[in-house]
Amino acid sequence: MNSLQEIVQFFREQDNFIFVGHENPDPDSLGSMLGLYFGLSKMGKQCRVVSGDPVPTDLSWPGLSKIEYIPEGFEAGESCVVVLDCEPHRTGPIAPGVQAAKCLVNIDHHQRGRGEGDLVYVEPREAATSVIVYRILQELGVSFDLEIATVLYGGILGDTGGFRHANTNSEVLAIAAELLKFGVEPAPMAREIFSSQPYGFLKLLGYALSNLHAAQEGKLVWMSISFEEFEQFDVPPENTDHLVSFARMLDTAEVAMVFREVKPGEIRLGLRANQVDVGALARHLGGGGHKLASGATLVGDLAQVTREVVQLTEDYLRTGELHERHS
Ligand SMILES: [Mn+2]
Repeated sequence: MNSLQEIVQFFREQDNFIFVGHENPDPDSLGSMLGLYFGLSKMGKQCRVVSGDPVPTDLSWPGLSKIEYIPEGFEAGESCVVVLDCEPHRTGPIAPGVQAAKCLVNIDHHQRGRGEGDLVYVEPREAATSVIVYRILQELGVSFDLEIATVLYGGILGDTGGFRHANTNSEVLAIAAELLKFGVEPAPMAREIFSSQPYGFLKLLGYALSNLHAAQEGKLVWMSISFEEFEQFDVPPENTDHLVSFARMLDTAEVAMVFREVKPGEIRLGLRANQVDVGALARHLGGGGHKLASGATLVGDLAQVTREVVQLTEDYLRTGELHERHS
């Protein structure tokens, strides 16, 4: 792994960048891409932002319209590709073009992120990749403005769950406080990310909560939503990873799981915990993520996959060990 100084030096020396984030871009992915885009553009560098998945339409951040949506055939050409908030192979449809880039840099904060590229900076102690970008722009001497402050604040807000997750600390709050000085309005930003939901989603949520399941005196809580149910409520399944935050509200919950059948037979599992290492559980299932927030994609019948993973997790909670899945 490289030092932050080496990453800063790279940005000083190069002039032509393409910033990319992960598939299904979230606030931290968007904030870190756009933060570098705005900051380095101010230094007179050539910058592009590219996503292989559609950009969210429910945020009013500056710069979202600059993100080029390239679902196929992405090629980096002579530009340096900077992958933010994930490993290069997690960039979705643009991953082949990203991995083939002549110059590849990887900046991330995911636990167990191995990183990949000519320069790699992965720091799991940072609450958000947007925090790392904040430090880089500071080192580069970029003068911050409302645009930069908005996207970085949004990224930090997203990854700390509105300053409620375990990654919230005095340093993160000090950076957030610094960013607010540029005129960021915290209330509308928080509402956009966490509290602004379409009618269909709230109806689906009510339905999903009425089918909430719990085991082991409520230590384990889960819900499953089938592809037909998403269609019935007219809710796009890919925009619902936050359903898990409602399951974890159960007062006794140690592990919360949501199984979403996003395509017939393709199930996205979202995992949240207060203390238990659900990152290990996700990796056991072929996925990844953080210790307290992780996920995996599973293939099969929704009811059967749910049963198997619930069984596995019950054993894990009881023994601390991960066994092979069995039906
Ligand atoms: Mn992140």
